[in-house]
Amino acid sequence: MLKEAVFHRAMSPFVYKYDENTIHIRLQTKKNDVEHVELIWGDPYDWHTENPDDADWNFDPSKTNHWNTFETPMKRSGSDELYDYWFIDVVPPFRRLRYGFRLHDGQTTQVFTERGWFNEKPLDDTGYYFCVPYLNKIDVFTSPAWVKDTVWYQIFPDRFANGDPSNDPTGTLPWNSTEPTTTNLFGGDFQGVIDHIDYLVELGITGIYFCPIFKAKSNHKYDTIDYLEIDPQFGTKEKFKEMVDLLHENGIRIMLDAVFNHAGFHHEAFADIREHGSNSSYRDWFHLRDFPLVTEPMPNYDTFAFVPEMPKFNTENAEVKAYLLHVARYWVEEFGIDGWRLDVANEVDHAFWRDFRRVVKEANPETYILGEIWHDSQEWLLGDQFDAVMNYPFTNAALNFFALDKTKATAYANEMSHVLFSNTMNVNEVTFNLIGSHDTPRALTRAGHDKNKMRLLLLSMLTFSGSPVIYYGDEIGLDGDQDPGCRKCMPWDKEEQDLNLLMYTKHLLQLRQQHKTLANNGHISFVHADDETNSIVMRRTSEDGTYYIYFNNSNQQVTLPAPAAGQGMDLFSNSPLPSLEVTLPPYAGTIVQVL
Ligand code: ARE
Ligand code: CA
Repeated sequence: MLKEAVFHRAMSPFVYKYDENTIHIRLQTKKNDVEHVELIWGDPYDWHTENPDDADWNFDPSKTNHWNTFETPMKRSGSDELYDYWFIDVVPPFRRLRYGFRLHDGQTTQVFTERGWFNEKPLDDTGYYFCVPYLNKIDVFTSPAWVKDTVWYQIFPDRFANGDPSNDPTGTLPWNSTEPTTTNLFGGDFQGVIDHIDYLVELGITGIYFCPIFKAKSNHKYDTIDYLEIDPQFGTKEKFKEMVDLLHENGIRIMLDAVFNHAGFHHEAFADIREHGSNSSYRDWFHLRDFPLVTEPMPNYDTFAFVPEMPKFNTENAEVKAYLLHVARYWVEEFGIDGWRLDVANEVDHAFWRDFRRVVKEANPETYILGEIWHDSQEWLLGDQFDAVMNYPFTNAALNFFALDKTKATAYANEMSHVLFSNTMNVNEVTFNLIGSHDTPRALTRAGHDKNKMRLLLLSMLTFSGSPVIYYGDEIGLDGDQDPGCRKCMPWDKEEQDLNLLMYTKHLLQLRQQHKTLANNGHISFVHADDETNSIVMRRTSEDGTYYIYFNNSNQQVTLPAPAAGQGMDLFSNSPLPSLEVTLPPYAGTIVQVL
């Protein structure tokens, strides 16, 4: 047994409160090293009882020197390249828990506790064990239930549809007349979204994430001038309200982009400093190093990246905080938005986000709070800050396998397992899965314009745990390279849309809607991953059913065993499997429901 590889600490995501009764525990061991693991557990004050259902609890250690424990097998619930992950959910009768692990590797048996390794389980002192002192309900990670069933659609507002030429700013180009650049404008607006609500409803999405819509200078609007005004190129506040209400009537939620890490160069607070220098009453609103402010050769103030147009807010300043929290509350209370996506979330202080959560959830507890973080995000996902993050680790794993051929099947299964074990199950149920965004090349472009690979990417995302997002146009085969290329105008002429891909996407969304196990509540495991044939079978199972998702990521036809035990239904052809095998053409996949 390689003890050095065994890892557990009494902290998330290795132990966490899943709901008000249940504690989830995970243990990491070297891959293929440990054969089975039992959780040794008990109530810290139980010095007597033999059975957890037994009412005869004895709180007095002086009457016995024997702390009473139970032993329950853990499940090997997944593996990545180097580790196996063991899992168990425990419902401690009195919401308190002491626990340790008994590991067997075929030759030896060892007990692992907070104090280290033992040949036998320590009996006399609960102080040896890992500890969940009490399961306080208020500490349970909670996120809005509606998110679990939501499929998002991301809209870059200038490029979805131009429904009202009268608000087009000077210089607006005819729709789709040329490639996007870092500065050009195409006149997209709220009326354009209203005009296409039917399209969105038919597609089957149930939430829209809008990139910034507040008054700003650039075409992407990440350089805010006024957080309390809509940019006139998108419409008025009345038009915005009309759109929000119509979307809600059609079962579509709306999430806005909160760009709170930095203001825009022309924001009144920053403009005042540029004018009055150190005499400005806003001088503590930003991280300034010197006066007067200069932008060349480098800005002498902190910015987003090195972009002078984006001066970084000092969110520790009480006035700044009050101002931005007012903004956060305003759009929730006055316009009924359902979510905030937090731009550059990891560069803003944690205290700010804790207060942000309090304010936003007070305004509406059902608001979804989504951080933009591309890296390990544990620090923000403990329940006191965000509900979820943009799941770029998922994106990388999916693209590396299906689009870029950088990895093989087993590496894909390993990476996806790693993604799942990096976060708690609470987070995995609402995390924001994407295969591309306004910040990356489009998925189709990454896939070398191969529509079959694009289908496999969609299949992997739309059958995974979380709240997936379709970047506008991906469903009809829009392509485009790194920003600004990935921000093309949505083509509305049917001749320019890939209607087969659109049909495929709709079909997947319907299946996800009809079979809840495919959405968020199905446990995921990889039951097959073979590098030779580059094929994968992912199993999803819940009390509502068991499903097998098949992927053939090779240029050869592949035949794989059908799910053992019982009849299978191929959900794509909507017919029972003809044999005990599933045959997939090159670069294809399917979903089989166990009947
Ligand atoms: C503009 C040009 C770009 C050019 C850039 C250089 O368009 O072509 O490369 O300037 O300065 C917004 C606009 C962008 C604009 C940018 C600056 O949308 O078009 O770029 O402003 O004016 C990191 C951050 C992450 C951030 C990305 C872009 O962690 O927060 O970089 N994303 C948000 C938004 C953007 C937005 C801004 C931030 C600024 O989503 O749209 O840009 O408000 C790795 C790292 C990540 C890194 C990621 C991407 O994986 O780990 O940390 O994200 O790469 O670079
Ligand atoms: Ca317009």
